[in-house]
Amino acid sequence: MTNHITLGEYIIENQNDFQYSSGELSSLLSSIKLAAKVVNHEVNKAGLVDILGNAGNTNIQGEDQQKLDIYANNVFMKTLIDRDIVCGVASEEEDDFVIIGGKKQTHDHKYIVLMDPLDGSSNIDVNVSVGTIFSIYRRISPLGTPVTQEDFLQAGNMQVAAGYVVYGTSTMLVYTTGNGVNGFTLNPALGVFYLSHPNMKFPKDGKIYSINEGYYIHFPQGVKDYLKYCQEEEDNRPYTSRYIGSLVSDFHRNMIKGGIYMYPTSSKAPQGKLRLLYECNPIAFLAEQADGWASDGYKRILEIKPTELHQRVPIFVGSKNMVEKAEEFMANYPKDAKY
Ligand code: P6P
Repeated sequence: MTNHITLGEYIIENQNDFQYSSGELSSLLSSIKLAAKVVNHEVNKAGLVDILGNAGNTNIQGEDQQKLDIYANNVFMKTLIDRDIVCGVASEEEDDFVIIGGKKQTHDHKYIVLMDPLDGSSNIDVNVSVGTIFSIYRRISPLGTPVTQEDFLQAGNMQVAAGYVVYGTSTMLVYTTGNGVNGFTLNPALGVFYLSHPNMKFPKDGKIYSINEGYYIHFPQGVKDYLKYCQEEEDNRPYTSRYIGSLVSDFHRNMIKGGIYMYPTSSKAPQGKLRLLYECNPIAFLAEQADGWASDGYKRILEIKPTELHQRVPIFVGSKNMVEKAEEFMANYPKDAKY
């Protein structure tokens, strides 16, 4: 592994690929790298210390906040603030966006970060992999002024970088700055991420579908039709159902092996469950950069204009041919069809 380039070297070597390269984005990515290592250390020993289970309160989503959720949020927030690089942060665990004026309170940094600090946290107590998801934009409000909500409500196609950390059998950081997707594996003995998965690409086709079929009777008819298509004995079907309950893990596996992840609307979740800004947009940016596709069943995720910080959207993401086939079934019914 030591003859592989490290994440730190890769960030520096490729910062000139990025049209706005000023070193600030490199420094921002390095701070995310540092926070990921700190969270990884805690996640890996979660079973040994009293950090499992609920923290006794809930986040704005009304979901029980697991102690590691709060811990991960605090680590990423503190690292981003201490490194004095960003002008604002939005997080699944924060009710509103956080204005960061910088050490001199001059509000003169140009990047904002949106994140789900620990996605899939319901898996923590049962030792199933979880992940961090992050999304980076340039602010659109004037430098020298506090960030505004508009800075955070940019469409996903304005992202300058996005990525995730998957705390699994090994810990990986996978990210894009718009020039493809690269995966880095942590050597825990050295505390160094090494380039292990260069130029990651979704296979155009796959045989894995990921969805919570427990909600089947609540799905739109187009989803039900697509699931039956996946299960038919024909061509290279039936496909295999694989659903971990952790978006980052399902997405990561499908990007390597080929597959589709779906979290559609349902009569139980009329807007879907996943959040547009810090789950669907970064995942969609990565998917497209890896020659995959991501839509809400009808429209490209990256073109959705956000209206609120924690809004939810349905998502179909993965191998391009599989997502397009699912969209064909969805197109048979109007988006607002009652079901
Ligand atoms: P359900 C985790 O809470 C998450 O946001 C994703 O990581 C995961 O794919 C999904 O929700 C699981 O949701 O409703 O199937 O338990």
